[in-house]
Amino acid sequence: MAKVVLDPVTRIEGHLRIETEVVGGRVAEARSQGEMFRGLEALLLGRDPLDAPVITQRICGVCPVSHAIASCRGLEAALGLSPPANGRLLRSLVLGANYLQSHVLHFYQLSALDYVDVEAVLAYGGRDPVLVDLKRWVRAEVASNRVLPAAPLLPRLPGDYPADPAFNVGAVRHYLEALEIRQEAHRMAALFGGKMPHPSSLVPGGVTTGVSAEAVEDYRTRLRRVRRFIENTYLPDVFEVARRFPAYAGLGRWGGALLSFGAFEEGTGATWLPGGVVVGGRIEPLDTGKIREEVGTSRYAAGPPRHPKEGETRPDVGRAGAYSWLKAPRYAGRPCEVGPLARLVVARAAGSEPVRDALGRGLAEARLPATALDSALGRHLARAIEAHLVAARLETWLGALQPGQPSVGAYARKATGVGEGLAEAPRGALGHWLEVREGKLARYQCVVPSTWNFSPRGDDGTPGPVEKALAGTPVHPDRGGLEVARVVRSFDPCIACAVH
Ligand code: NFE
Ligand code: MG
Repeated sequence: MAKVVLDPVTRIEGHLRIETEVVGGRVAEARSQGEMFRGLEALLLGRDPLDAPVITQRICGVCPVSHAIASCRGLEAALGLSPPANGRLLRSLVLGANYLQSHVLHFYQLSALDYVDVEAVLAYGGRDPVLVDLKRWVRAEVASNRVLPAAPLLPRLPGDYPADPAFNVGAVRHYLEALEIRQEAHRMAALFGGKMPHPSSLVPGGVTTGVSAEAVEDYRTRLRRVRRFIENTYLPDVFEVARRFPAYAGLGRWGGALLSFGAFEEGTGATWLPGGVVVGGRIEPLDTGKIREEVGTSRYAAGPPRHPKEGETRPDVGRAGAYSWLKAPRYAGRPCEVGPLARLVVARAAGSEPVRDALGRGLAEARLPATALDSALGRHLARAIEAHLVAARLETWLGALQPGQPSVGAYARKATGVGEGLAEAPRGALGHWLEVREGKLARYQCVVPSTWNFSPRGDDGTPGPVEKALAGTPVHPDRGGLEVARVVRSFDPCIACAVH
């Protein structure tokens, strides 16, 4: 038995350590460890409720919109507020733009170097000034033994990446173009969010920027460019990676429950993608009363599983048997995978025909069987398909805005109240649970997408989704855990969020 440890896992957000026991060349057991305490839940206590959307956005610079929306919804429930149709639509427009930048970021900036040989640009003989510049950079990195993917991925072995220069150089070009596309998506979000990241216009009761014809047209123009990139570049690149790495359709299988809270409020308040829980291929209606967080292997003061409305955050650094700063969220006692794959599979199980058709078409283009959705490649594919669906839907929400109508209601202070704020962040189901007493926040608990996916073992020893999905992954003795990293990254970890 050998231990293979990735610490830190690079090209993700936050600090993640993955420890595996390898038997016979394959992962027998894995432990997912969040390596940092942040304490934002504790920091909120005693503050004015209006501070919550501002402060919780600072949990993350990648998905601040989702934290703002979850926080605002929690406060709306506690204070008895309800945003007008424009406010709901504007939130979905800001959130949708944030999804597009986040999904593009994940595939190109964070994951592509798992599948693309960036050193191929060294053989590039053309005059493209960007690639000539990049060549100089890669040469310096190679000379200093700090090849872009960073230490845990060295050394590279022949055969790890396709030897096709057109594929590799093309992908590097797309990596650079993706940076501009993300900038466009950020601008879209800022048009109604006020700024990005950490929008200033998302408040309990709606969105303060309002609806102007100029902003709508500006958003639409930028969206067109982002949509073209998703259709002509992102989706085809994901299909290409799937065709070139078919082994990853059989790796990273979770096989457990999939959870979605339902994504993107439309004008009426109903969500565009329906929520629910899929267990063994069958959908169950969502009941958030079944959520508990366990701390048996987490670095928090011992206690029973608690619903987040009664949860607490009391760190205990040296607790025996604890190995992560993530709590272990469970739904009806089960660990759950969340994220684009879960959202689409739940929506398909709930009867969404557009989602069913998009998944079918995507699998066919990637030449994958339906069973391959639950795999490392399936997650990349679901993320790209979701970006494509969201980009199209944003046009509908733009068209549904009502110029001249309000986008925010009056704020009303209340001395007491409890609230549950649900959202779907790019990485999955996000909930904020809060309580207001004597006009101040008396409780605040976040249960965050990467906390679900990167959960440590629960009180009964059941591994979390990533821990389980890693079992069986081959580990070549000289690859430094490349296969493990590919499976881990398919979940799009944000450990900054997960520990909050
Ligand atoms: Ni820091 Fe986040 C998203 C949230 S993830 S990225 O998406 O909420 O766990
Ligand atoms: Mg929490």
